Amino acid sequence: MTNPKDPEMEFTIKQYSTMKFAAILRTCAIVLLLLTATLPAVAADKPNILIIFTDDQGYADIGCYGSPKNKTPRLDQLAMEGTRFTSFYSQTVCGPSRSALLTGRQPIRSKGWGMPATEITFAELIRQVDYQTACIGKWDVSNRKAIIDRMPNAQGFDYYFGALGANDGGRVMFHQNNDPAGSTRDMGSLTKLYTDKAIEFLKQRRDPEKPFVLYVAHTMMHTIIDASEGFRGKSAGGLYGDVVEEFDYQTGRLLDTLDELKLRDNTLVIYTSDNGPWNQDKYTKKKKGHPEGSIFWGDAGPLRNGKGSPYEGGYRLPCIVRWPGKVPAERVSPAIFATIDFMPTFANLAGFDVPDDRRIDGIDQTDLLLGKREVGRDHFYFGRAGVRQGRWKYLKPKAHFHG
Ligand SMILES: [Ca+2]
Repeated sequence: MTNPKDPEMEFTIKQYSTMKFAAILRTCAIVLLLLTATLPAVAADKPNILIIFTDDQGYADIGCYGSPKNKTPRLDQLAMEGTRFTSFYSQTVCGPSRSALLTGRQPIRSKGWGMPATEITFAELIRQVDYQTACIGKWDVSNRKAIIDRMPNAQGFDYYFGALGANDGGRVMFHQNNDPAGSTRDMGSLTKLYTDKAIEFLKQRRDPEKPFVLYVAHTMMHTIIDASEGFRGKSAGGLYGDVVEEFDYQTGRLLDTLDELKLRDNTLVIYTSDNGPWNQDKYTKKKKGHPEGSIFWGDAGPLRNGKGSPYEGGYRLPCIVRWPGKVPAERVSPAIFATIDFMPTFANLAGFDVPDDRRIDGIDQTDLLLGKREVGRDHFYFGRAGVRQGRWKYLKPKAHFHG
C-alpha cells in the first residue's frame, strides 16, 4: 500500500497528470495537423473542368481520328496524354447538342435551341459547390435571342462572352454577360478571339481560391467558315483544313496557358464536337444566303452520313479527355459514352447532386474516365430514331433529319 500523503508519491501523481495532459495536447495537435493537411487535399481532388467544344466538326477531321490531310499535332498530343473515345455520342444538330451537354437530358426533354429557363444546368449546380463558372463562345439554347433568363448568366455561368446564335449569315453579334458587346463579319477572327477570351479568363478573371469550369464553345467549323490570315491557304485540306488547323493551334495556346498557370495536373480537359459534319446535299441545298464557294464540310471517316442524321456520322464524334495521373494516358476506348453523361460525371467529381425532380438521361461515367472500368453505356438512344446496344444499332425506317 502506498501512502497518499507521501510527498514523493504526490509529486509522481502530479507529474503523471502533467505528462498525460501533454500527451493529450500532442495528440490533439497531431489530429489538427492531419485535418488541416487533409482539407486542401480534398479541395484539390476536385478538378477544374475545361470543355473545348467545336461546331460541325466531323469524326475524322483530326489526325488521331484518321484525317489524312489536316495536321492537328496538339489534339493528337492531347489524345496521347489522355483517353481517346471512339464510340462517343453527341447529338445531331447544334442547339439540341448543347442543351444535352448542359442538362444531362436528351433534347426531347431539354428542348435544344428552345431550352427553357426551368432547365437546370451543370453550371448552376457546380456553382453551388463553390466552383467559378465561365462560358465563352456559341450559346445557342436561347433561340438565338437575348432572352435574359435563358442566357448564360441565368443558366449558371458567372461569366459569359460570345455569340448567342450561329453564323449562317456571315455575321455574329457578341454579348458580354447580359450586355451587347459588338459584332463582326470576320468569321476568320472567331477562333482566336474565343481563345483569347478563354486565356483572359484563366489569367485575369479566375478566382485562384476556387476550382473552375470553363466551357469554350467555338463557332468554327460551322458555315460560313473562315480562317485568319496566318492559316488561310496553308493546309492540305482546303479552307476547311485551314480552319481545323487554326483550331488545333489555338487549342494548343489554351493548353499551354494551363501549363503556364500550373493548372495542368488538376484540370480535366474535354475536347469534343456538337454534331457531325455538314456533308449532305439535301441539307446544304436548303441553306439560303451562303456565298458561292462558301460551303465546305468535314470528314466523317468510315461513318455514314453527317449532321442532322441519326446515322453514325451525325452523332458519333471525337472525344478526348485528359486529367494527368487520373484519366489513363495513351488509352483508346471503344466504350459507349455521351455528352449527356457529363452532368452526372461532374456531379461525382465535384460533389453535387443531380436534380431528382426530373429525368436525367446521363449516367455517371467517372469509373470509365478514371480507368476503373472499361465498360461504358449499355445503350444510347438516337432521339426517337433508334438505339444502339453493344455492337448493334436499330433505326426506324425513314428515320432522317434531326432524328
Ligand atoms: Ca453544330
